[in-house]
Amino acid sequence: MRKIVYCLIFVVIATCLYSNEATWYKNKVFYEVFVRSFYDTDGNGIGDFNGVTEKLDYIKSLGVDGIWLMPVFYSPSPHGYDIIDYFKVNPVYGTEDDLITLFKEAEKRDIKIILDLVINHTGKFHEWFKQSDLKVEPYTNFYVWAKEKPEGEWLSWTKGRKRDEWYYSSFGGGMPDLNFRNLLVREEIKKIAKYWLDKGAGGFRLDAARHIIENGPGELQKDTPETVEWWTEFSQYVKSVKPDALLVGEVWAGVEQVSTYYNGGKGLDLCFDFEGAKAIAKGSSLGSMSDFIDTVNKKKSLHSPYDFYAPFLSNHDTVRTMNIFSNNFNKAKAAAVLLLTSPGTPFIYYGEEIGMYQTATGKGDNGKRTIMQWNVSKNAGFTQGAKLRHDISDNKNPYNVQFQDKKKDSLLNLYRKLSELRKKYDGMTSEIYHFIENDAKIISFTKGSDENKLLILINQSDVIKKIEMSDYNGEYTDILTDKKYVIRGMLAMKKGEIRILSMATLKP
Ligand SMILES: [Ca+2]
Ligand SMILES: [Ca+2]
Repeated sequence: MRKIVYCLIFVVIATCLYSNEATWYKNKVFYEVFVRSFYDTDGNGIGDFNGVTEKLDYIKSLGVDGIWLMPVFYSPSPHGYDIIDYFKVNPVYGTEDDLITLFKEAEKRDIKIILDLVINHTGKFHEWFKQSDLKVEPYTNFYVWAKEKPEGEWLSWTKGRKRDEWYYSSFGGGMPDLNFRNLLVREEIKKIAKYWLDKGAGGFRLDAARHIIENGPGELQKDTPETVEWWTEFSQYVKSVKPDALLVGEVWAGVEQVSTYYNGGKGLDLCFDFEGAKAIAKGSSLGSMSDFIDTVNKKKSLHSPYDFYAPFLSNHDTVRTMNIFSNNFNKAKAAAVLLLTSPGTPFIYYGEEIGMYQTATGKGDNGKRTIMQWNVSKNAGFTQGAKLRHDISDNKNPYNVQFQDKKKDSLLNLYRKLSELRKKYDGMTSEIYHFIENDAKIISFTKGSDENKLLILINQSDVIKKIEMSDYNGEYTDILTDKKYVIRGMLAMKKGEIRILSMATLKP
């Protein structure tokens, strides 16, 4: 009997340890890095792996526990989403050893690195596509070919170069879609995942995850049951190689569609919350919280857990938030609060923490991916070289790390503080929201249960506001400043003021 009890205790402990490890990413903060634009160590004007390694202490200072590196595999384009060899790193970023050094140095700081896995399509110069175009086996059916150009509302079909047929290419002719109905393709993709997991990657961000297997034109090109099934199969495989690997999907859609990728816990670990991103931007820009409240309520009503949706403000494909906020730092601060009081795993896009914005000189996507602004010097401290081979935005004060680092009330230091508070107060990451009806220009809500409740108040207007708070009479500590506050009926808040009031006790 005693043996059985010991065994049971062992199983319970082992299960707890295992499940904690497998879900290590819950409530952690991630940082999205474009290697090309982050920091250049060899003076050739292009950011590199060693640059990210050199800046790991900075990244850690943001309270970050994980980094998503945008594509680092061999590709001819600046963005890297048209890969021609999945087993080679992009030589402009350094060597594979440099990347492994980055993994190891990150690990020393308790930071895991996930890689961008772009597998809906390859670049058209990938050897598989060249062979497929020539109908060389086993590559003939590695891509989605049709003898006649299919009719209907398709994203895009392109004529083969040598092959007198059409190939499907969701993102244009330069990026042909792989054929995931072909089991050989699935096996090749699994090999790629295993290769990088074995080298030290902590998981993957899955590009264009809703586009994998299409069943026809129009809406049948996205979110098909076969696509969800593929990701479930892939997830099971990845966990068999590395149980704690993280898979986060880019499903650029509303939360209803996104939720299907959870698939009862067998699918992906996380998916980015595009709907939430828009709602946060609207809430912090206009002070109008209705969309945010809607999306919170929707997430609670769906079958996937609330923290399945990874919150973020912007990424390399969307307009930088500071452009939406017309360079108003109070709005950027409100957005930071809404982001970092979200349950689950928030992602910060590099530069967002200093309010980097796009200028008219940065054209199209490059404008969203300009170099990181480390200081006010020429080339923003990004490179010691003379030549800058990427766009630069405006790095004048306060739009750089050096300036904001020293300023106590900077956006950068607010990001740091909020990340730190996430680790101390359960209310910060709680899924229990209660929105307080108030002036439209006041963002006001509580988070958490009675033992760890936080009261969050932001004055989004350009004037002092007095708000009726008699339902919340009491003594509080503002965990942002450690100042004590007493609420008795009316509460006055300065323009742009943020308070996170707590009656909670610290986490042990
Ligand atoms: Ca370089
Ligand atoms: Ca596809």
